[in-house]
Amino acid sequence: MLQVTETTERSTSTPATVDSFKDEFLRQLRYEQGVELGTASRDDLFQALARTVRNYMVDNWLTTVETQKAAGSKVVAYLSAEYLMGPQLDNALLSTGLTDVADTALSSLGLSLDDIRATEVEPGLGNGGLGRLAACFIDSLATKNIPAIGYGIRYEYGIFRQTFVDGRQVEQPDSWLSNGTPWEIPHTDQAVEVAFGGHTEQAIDQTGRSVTRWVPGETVLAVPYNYMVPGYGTANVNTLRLWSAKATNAFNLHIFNSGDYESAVRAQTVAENISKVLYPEDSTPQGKELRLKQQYFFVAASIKDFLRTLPEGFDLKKLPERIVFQLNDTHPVIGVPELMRILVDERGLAWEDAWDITRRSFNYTCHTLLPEALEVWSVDLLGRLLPRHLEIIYRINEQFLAGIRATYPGDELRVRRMSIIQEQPERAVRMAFLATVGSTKVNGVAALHSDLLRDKVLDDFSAYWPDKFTNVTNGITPRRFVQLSNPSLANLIDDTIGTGWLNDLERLKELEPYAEDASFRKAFREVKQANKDRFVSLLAQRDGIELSSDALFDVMVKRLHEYKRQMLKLLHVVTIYDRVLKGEIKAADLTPRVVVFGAKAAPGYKMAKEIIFLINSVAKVVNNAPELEGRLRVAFPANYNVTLAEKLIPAADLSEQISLAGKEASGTGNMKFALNGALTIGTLDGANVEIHELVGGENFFLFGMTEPEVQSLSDAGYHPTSFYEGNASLRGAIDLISSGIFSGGDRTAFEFVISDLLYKDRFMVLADYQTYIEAQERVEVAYADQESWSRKAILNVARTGFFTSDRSIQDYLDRIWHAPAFPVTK
Ligand code: 4GP
Repeated sequence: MLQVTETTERSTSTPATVDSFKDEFLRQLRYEQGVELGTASRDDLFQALARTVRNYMVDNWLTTVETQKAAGSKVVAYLSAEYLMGPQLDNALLSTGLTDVADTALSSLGLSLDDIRATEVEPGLGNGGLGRLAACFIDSLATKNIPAIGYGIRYEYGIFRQTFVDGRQVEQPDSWLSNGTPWEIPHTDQAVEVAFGGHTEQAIDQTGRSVTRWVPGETVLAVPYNYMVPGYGTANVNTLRLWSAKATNAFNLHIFNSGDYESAVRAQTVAENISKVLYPEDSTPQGKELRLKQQYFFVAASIKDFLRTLPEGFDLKKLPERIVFQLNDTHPVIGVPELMRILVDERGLAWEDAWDITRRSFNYTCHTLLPEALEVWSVDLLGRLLPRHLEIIYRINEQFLAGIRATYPGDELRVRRMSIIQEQPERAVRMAFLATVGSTKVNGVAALHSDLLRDKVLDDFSAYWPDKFTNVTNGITPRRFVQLSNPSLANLIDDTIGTGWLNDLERLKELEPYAEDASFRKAFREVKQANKDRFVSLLAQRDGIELSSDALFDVMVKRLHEYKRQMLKLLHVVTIYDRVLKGEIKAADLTPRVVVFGAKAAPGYKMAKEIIFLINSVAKVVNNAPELEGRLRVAFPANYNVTLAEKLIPAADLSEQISLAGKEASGTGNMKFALNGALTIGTLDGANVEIHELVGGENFFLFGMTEPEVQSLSDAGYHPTSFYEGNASLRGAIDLISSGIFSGGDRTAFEFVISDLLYKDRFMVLADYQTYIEAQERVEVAYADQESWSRKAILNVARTGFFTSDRSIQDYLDRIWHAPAFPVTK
């Protein structure tokens, strides 16, 4: 026991030698895992290694927390229901500079760092882009020395593990915590109570004032788990604090005392269900009671958590100078009425003062353009779960609408349109409107998205408050998505322009002249080839999928959603097959191509699941079709996640970003691919617009309608059948799917998908089909000239430094947060 304490105390962030690292690792193995080296399992080795590395970050972390607190610096509190972190070991090694030390230390013990890192289970606490963005942002905040804390939920089960059974998606629970995770530090002593339900009543306070009191029906405990977020190239280590729900003791005791054991346990389960599972929806909200509970749970805990760090007697009117809450989409918007409740009901501030403080403390980022993806909560549900908050929302709305009426007298239609409360189809709170009204700034996540938000989705609001709206184009961390995922490319860049670019990514511009250098192009191609080889062997081992790396790697990975148009990619595959079958093209003339899909469908999203089944069915036939002579392969590895992305993205030649213009808010995969030297085939949607502009039209395969064209086609009346009838190649592909060739002769197998395409096709797949096929033909021609292709790929890398999340964070700082950096010295 004594020795265990000693182990922890001896952990240090002072420079490690191979010997000290090895000693610490062996101590961890013995005293924390309780095993000998000779009998340690892979998981034991991983846990010991991770804790060893973690302990080298602790001193800097504690120093960061203490010095920031002492200085009273302004803090950015990122409120996000999702953080899709990916594996942590390599990132921790990178930021502590211990990769080589660990490698050598482990080798000297006969162990392999590669083997151990492969056992890490990633925390899948997010669905897709929004959650991954949050993870990139906290990385950049730490790197840029910004005092910041990420607040979220410690889901016991993250995004489901996807498997395929007979080509259909089957979801398995993601029990990522079953072996425990070495990266978290729980602080049960710092738990806070969060209340739900009950009713409100009027009371008279000590000063004789009439006040409203919320008398909750139940409370749960929110227990914080801290995760270190190390910056790169700095001693700064920020915190990610994820809340886990626990039943309050008082509650349990009460029931236990009444002798009802079963109810006590049930109550505990109900309470703890709050942080049990991540809702697996992406870009479609889940109107479930438990989801609203999750939202309030983490936001209430986080606000309480922050407020308790303020010194005694702190003047709350100065709150906006100490904190800025960033709402990552509408999920945390209930924080607006919560802060109002605290300020007015608990701290006794006047409504107007409280409103001023609240509005100045919050900002809102919207991540969607799909109207159906904007969250609404029925008044019934909200009133039952959070009765006081509903009253506050009504009052906010009343005051807001009074302002609208004053500005636009007699315009009651506008008042209806802008009301935070919708009346149809049911009375409900429009969370995006509440977020807009309750925030200082509202931003979209790419230039086009922010424009459409301002001019379409929230146009009434931007007319009323033109200065409220701004844009911050998304970004990605180059630490994870270049250095860690593509070390060979990182080395080549180091050798060519020197180091220092990883936190100054615009320096990649210095690579531009090398696009003209044949020996650099050759080295660049070798990197790509090695990454393809690496991916091919991974897939063989992970999924039993055999591929040749001697092909164009054409990759479409993202959530399965109709608007993203995986169907369009699939129609291209089927078109090639159809043309070969009909003898219109010879297999020998095809550019050998490996098409890789990766996508999870929300479990309740039938169309998405049918599309997955169709892709798998097509893959099975195409991959075994003798007519194609192996020149077209479709791979759909199950369970696409961050771990797989890190291996797949560097191997890609072609990045598929083919959503219908005006539907993808930004995309961030598009940035990762370009930065790793894939060329994009894409529409002018989301951040593709900016990628296209930066890399240049000659280095991008553009196709499809623009957003205004989509709008006019829609206004004119879109009839997909006319595209089907007017295009023989499209007809061939669709008819082939309907022929039963991919379903053992069953002509009805894909009827659900096909009839939707023919008669509805909300995302205009058929309308963009022809230009897409033509763009793919341009891809083939371009790929045939490898020197020219490499030139384009290099220019993609050189010109996409803009998409570092460090730049996004700088934009948030300049346009929204105004929080100064606070570097911590070692
Ligand atoms: C996503 C958007 O669909 C994507 O375009 C964007 O890049 C990403 O957010 C980050 O801003 N939205 C979601 C979601 O993931 O759950 O709504």
